[in-house]
Amino acid sequence: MTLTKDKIKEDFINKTTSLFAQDVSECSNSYKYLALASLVKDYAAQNWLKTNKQYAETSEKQVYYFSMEFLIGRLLQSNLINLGIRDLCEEALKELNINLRELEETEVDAGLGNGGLGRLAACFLDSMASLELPGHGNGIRYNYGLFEQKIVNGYQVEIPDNWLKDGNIWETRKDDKSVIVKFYGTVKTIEKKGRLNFELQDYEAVRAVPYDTPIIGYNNKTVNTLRLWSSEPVHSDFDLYEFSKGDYVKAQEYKADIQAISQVLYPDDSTEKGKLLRLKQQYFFVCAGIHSIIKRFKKSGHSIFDLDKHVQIHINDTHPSVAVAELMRILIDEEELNWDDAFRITVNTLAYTNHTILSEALEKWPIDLFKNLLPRIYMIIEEINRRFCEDIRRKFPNDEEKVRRMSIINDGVIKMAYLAIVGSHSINGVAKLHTDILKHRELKDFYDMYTLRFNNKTNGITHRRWLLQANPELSSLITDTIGEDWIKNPKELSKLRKFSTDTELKNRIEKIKFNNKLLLARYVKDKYDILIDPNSIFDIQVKRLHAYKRQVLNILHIMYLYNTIKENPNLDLTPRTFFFGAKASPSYHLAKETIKLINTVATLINNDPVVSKKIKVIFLENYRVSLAEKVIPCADVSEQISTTTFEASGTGNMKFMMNGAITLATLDGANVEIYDAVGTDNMVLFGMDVHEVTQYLNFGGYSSRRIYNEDNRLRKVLDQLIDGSLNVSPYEFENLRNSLLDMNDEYFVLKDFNSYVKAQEKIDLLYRDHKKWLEMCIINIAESGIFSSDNTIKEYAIDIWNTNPVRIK
Ligand code: 26Q
Repeated sequence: MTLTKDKIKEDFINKTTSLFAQDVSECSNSYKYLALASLVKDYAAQNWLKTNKQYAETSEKQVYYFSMEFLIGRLLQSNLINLGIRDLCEEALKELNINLRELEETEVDAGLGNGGLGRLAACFLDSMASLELPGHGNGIRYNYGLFEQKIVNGYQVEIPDNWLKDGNIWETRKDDKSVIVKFYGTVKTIEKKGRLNFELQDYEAVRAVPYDTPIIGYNNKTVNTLRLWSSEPVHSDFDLYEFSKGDYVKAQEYKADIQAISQVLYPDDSTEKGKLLRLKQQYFFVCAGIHSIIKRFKKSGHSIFDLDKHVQIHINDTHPSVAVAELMRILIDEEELNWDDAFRITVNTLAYTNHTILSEALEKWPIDLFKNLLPRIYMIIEEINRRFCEDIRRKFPNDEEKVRRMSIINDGVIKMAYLAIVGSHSINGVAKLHTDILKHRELKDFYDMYTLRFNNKTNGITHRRWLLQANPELSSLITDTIGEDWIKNPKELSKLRKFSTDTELKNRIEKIKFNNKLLLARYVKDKYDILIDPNSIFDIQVKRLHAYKRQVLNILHIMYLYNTIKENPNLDLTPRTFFFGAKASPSYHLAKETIKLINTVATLINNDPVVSKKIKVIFLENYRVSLAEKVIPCADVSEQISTTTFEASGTGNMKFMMNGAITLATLDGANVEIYDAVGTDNMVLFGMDVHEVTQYLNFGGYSSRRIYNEDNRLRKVLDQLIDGSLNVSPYEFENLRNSLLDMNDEYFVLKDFNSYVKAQEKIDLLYRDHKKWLEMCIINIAESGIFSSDNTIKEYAIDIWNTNPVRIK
C-alpha cells in the first residue's frame, strides 16, 4: 500500500464520519486526534497481522520482556514517524486546516512507569521492533498510571492519573486470550502412576484479560506486541450475585478486590515494604504472561524440552522474579517434567537485569505473606533454595556462613534478587561501573559462584524519540551535514566530529538551540507567568526525586549564588536559568521537603529585582515523558550529580548528550561512559570518585558537621533553612537540615559542595567562549550514537538471548 496525501485526506474524513458521524469541521481536537490515531492503527494492522503470522511459522526465538512498568508516553507522533508518513499526514491535514502538532499535543501520556526502568522498557520495545527482532512486552494495564503532580503553594500534591477516561485508541482487548490466575488455597499432594502431583484447591480465581498494543518498527514491516493484562472477576455480575447469595454489596466488594490488582501503579517507594497487593500484581502478570507464552509455544508443535530454544523471558529487575518459580510450576505440575529437566529449561529461558544497588530497594517478601498467597510457588522456591544451598556446600565446603549469606530464604524473608540470579542464565548490570560493583561488592558471593552468568549491558535510549522526534530541527541539520545514514545506524553520528570546528555548523546549532529555548520560555510564560531569558544558560535537572540524586546539592548551590549576588550585585556572572522537574514518592517526606525548598528558593529569587536579573529558578510541574521531549532539547547544561556509586546508569544523561548539552557530572553510572567517549575537555566533572566514596562507606570517618563548621558558604545556606531567611516557618526544612547535619549526610552533599561550586564556575567561564562551547556541543552529539538503545538491544540479542531478526515480507 502506498499512501498519498489525497488518500490520507479521504481516509481521515471517512474516519471522522464513521467514528463520530460528524464533519471534520465540527470535530474537536480530541475527536480529530482519535480519528487520526485510529487511522494510523488501521495502517499498521496489515503488518501486525503479517508479523504475527510469520512469528507463528518461524522457529526463531521469541523474546518476552517482562516488566511491571512501561513508560510509553505518547504514541501518535512516534508511530507516524516509524511508519514514515508524518510529513505526508502533516500536509494532508493542513489542507483540511488542521495542525498536526496540535493533535499530537492532545494525546495523554501512557505513564505506566516511575522513571528510568519503565522508560528503558519502552525504548527497548522501540528498538526491538526497529531491528526486526521478535521481541514483545508483557506487563500490567494499570487503570491509573503514575500520579499527576500539582504544585500548590510550593508543595507537591498528587492527583490520580485517569489516563483511560477517554479510552485508549492504541489497544485491542483480546477476550478470547484470557487466562485464569489462581491465588491462595491449599496444595493437595496426589500420587498418580508413581509420581507425586501437586494441585491447588480452594483457590481464588482471577481472570487476566490481555490488551494488545502494536509496537511499530521504524522503516520496516515489523509490528511487535505489547501485551498488558487487566484483572477481572471470573464470573459475570449475575453469577457473582448468585454466589454471594444475593448479597449485593458483598458481590460488589469482591469484584472491587479483584479489579484492585490492575488498578494502580505503585510509586517507586522503598519505605512501603511487603505490600500484599504489589505481590499480587507481580504474580498476576507473570502467571498470565507465561501461560500465554506456553499456549502459543505449544501451538508451534515443538517439544516442551526445546522451550529454551524458542523462548526467552527477560525480567526487568526483580519485580517479575516469581517467573522463576512459576515456569518451574508449569513445567513440573502441568507438563510433568522432572525437576532437573524443568530447572535446566527454566534457567536457560530466563535472564535478569539488575537496576539498583540501594539495599533498601532490594525486594524481600515476608515468608508468611508469600506462602499464604502463593502456597505452591512457595514450595517450589523452598526446593530451589534447598538444592541451591547444597550446590554452595559442594562448591565451597565448610563455609556455612556463606550458605547463610546466600540463602534465598533467610531471616523470615524471601530475597527476590537471589531467586532471580539462581533461576537465570544471565545477570546483567546497566552500566560498566554498576556491573563492576555488582560483581565485586553487592553480589560478590554470587559472582564467585556463577561467574559466567554476569555481564554488562550499558543502557541506551531510542534516538528516534529522543532526537528525531524531540528535536526535528537538529535532526535535519545533522542529515544536511553527514547524510541520513545515522538514522538507521546511530553510531554514524560520529561523522559529525570532523565538523566540530565548522563555523557554519556551529552557527546553525546555536540557532536551533536558541529556538528550542524560546519555545520553552514561551511554555514557562504561559504556564507560570514567569519571563525567562533564552540567552541565559539553561541548566536542567529533571529526574525522580531521590536523596542520592542530590537535587539538594543543586539547590544549595543556587542559594549560595543568591547570597553571593546579594553581597555583590555587580558580580560578573553569565545569566542562568535553573530548571528542576521531579516527582517525589507520596510518602517520601524528605523528597517532598526538597520540592518545597526548590519552590521556596525559586519564589525568593524570581521576585528579587537584583538577583533575578542574573539567575532564575523554575520548577516544572508534572515531569513526564512528553514534557521531557520539550525540555531536553533546550538544555545547555545537563545536571547528573548523584553520589558516585549510587546511580546504576541513568538514561536522562544520554538524552541530554544526544541533544548537545554539556554534562556536569560525577563519575557515576553511565556518566563514566560519557567521559570515556568525550573526555574531560567536553564535559565537566566534580565530586568524589568511586574509591573515596567506597572508603567512607566501608570505614566511616565522614563528618558533615566538620565541613559545616569550616565552610562559611555552607554554614550560611544551611542556617538559612531555619532562620526565617526564606520567609517560611523555621520548621519547614528542619528534616532536610537534620539529614545533612545530625544524620551525617548519607549522600555526601556537603563533602562534594566545594567541588561542585568550582565545576559550576568552570561552566560559567566555558560558556563565555561560545565558539568553544559549541564545539563541545557538536562533539557530544557526535559521540552520543553509542547510547542508542539499538546498540544495547543488539548486544542483548547476541550475548543473552541468542536471537536473530525476522524480516517481515
Ligand atoms: C519497589 C517497591 C515498591 C514499589 C515500587 C518499587 C520500585 C519501583 C520502581 C522500585 C524501583 C523502581 C525503579 C527503579 C529505577 O527506575 N531504576 C533506574 O533504572 C534505570 C534503568 O536501568 C537506571 O538508568 C537508573 O540508574 C536506575 O535508578
